[in-house]
Amino acid sequence: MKQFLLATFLTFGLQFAGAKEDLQNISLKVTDKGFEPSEIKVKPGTHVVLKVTRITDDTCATQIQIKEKKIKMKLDKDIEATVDLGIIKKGDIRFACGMDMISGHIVAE
Ligand SMILES: [Cu+2]
Repeated sequence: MKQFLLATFLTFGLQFAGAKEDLQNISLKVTDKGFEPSEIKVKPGTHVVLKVTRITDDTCATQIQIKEKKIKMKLDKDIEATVDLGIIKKGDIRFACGMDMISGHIVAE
């Protein structure tokens, strides 16, 4: 019983510590080459916020969508859009233009 209680406290304590999350703002640009950078590496458990600026009209990426997170946002030219992805679990998250052609991904490993 004592051990059970200790384990419970430990779990609680860890979750509490986890509330102090790692927040990472990542700048992304949409250029005539697509998303730059197109590959982003983060540590699993990181709270990722993308700051996306489209700097060209010569692109079809006037929107960004992240299907996995059910996010779709308009990208106005030269205006930074904030895309909050929340906590990223281990794995790969794809982001793409509104038509799912131009894309990039976030790798958490
Ligand atoms: Cu497109």
